[in-house]
Amino acid sequence: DPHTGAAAALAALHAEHAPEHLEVSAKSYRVDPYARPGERYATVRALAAGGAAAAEALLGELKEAGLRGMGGAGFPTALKWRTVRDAVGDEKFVVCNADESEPGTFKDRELLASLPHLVWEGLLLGALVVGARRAIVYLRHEYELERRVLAREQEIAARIAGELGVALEIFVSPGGYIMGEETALLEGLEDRRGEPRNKPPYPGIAGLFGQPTLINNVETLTMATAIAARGAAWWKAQGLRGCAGLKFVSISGDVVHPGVHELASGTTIAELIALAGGVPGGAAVQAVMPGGASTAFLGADALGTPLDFDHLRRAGSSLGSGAVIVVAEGRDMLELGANVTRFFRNESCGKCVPCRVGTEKAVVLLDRWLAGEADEGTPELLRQLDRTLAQTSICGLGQVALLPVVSILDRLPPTRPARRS
Ligand code: L3W
Ligand code: SF4
Repeated sequence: DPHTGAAAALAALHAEHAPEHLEVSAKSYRVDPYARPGERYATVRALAAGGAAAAEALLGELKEAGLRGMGGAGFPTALKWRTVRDAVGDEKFVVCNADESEPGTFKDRELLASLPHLVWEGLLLGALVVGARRAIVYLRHEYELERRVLAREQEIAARIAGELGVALEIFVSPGGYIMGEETALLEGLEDRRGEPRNKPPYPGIAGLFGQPTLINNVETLTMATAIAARGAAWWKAQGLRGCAGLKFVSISGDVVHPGVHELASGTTIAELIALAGGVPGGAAVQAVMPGGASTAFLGADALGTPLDFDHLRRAGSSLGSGAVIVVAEGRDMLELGANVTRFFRNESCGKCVPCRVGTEKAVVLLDRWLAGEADEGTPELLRQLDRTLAQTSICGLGQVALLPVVSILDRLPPTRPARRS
């Protein structure tokens, strides 16, 4: 069986190359609706047979499920699919954004490696609903092992895709964090320098080669497949504490076992930390970033917060790209904030001035502060820079670059005084 073969080959590849903590095992996941490989792609066949009525029914299920984008922004999936379905173009495209690069985020890697059939299936569902004839997985260039698994599964998916007139491709990203921003990604696909475009127009209206393009994160497509197979009611019932659905979350930082977990939405941060073996040496948690490096730090008082979009927003942060980073007591929060800011400074594409200059300015201020050379105005200057970048940067990188460091100023004030020593 080619599917079983893929799993075995992957296990062998990982045994040979992958770091131990990222080793992929033949786990079974709740999200996978299929008991046997032969059942896969059933939702695509049903959708193709059901025509427009089936497409409308699937959009209704996605809306009823309340599925939201899992790449960071949480945009309603049904609304995005509807936008592209209704958009007028010479042709349409669907793209799976698999350029996972947010620090702390490696849940899509696990999905690509372990459930590639659900990713292709979701992409094919999207193609049928919006009327696209080209479906592309845009893959992070470091994910070579996953590319091989995905390519093997592509051979299987292509049989049904071919019957439906949809061409499947894997495009390996040229590299760089910003290439995962959806419009920089489009520039890359068009063989141009990877800089974000101004939005609107959103890709759903004018995307690849100016045509309506559906772009979804790996996990969003995986979940769309599960909802197509089992329905919105099943999906919603998977959550806890009034939250709907399942969520893949990567956990890293100060935990005994960093890794990826398939959680019921609504699992608390503290419960996830316990699943990851707790903090080494039983140290107390000082802070967490609940959604990767683009999200605000929360203090230990927020450990009881359920992991879902609304609870984390109310707590003052975000589910982001599903990446909990744990910080134990004793770590220097200012150094951590400076580290995150340096990352965004380094990854800024430089297209717009506020982000290009503002991130560098913030790094200079933070480095001076770390060296004991800051004055009392430094925190306020950082806050002003954050407001400026949030309001004037053209893409998410610049808009959130200083959010983590400002959240430290607000919630975990550095012990170092911000004044000239
Ligand atoms: C049609 C409208 N479509 C918005 C679409 C838009 C996009 C999605 C969200 O990501 C996040 C940030 C960080 N008609 C629409 C529409 N759309 N209005 O909805 O759009 P938007 O602009 O809210 O966000 P975004 O720029 O796509 C910003 C996160 O991304 N981030 C990094 C993420 C990294 C990863 C990773 O490595 N896996 O995900 C950096 O900023 O959390 O919230 O598709 O087209 N009226
Ligand atoms: Fe480039 Fe930063 Fe502007 Fe985004 S905000 S386009 S990363 S310079």
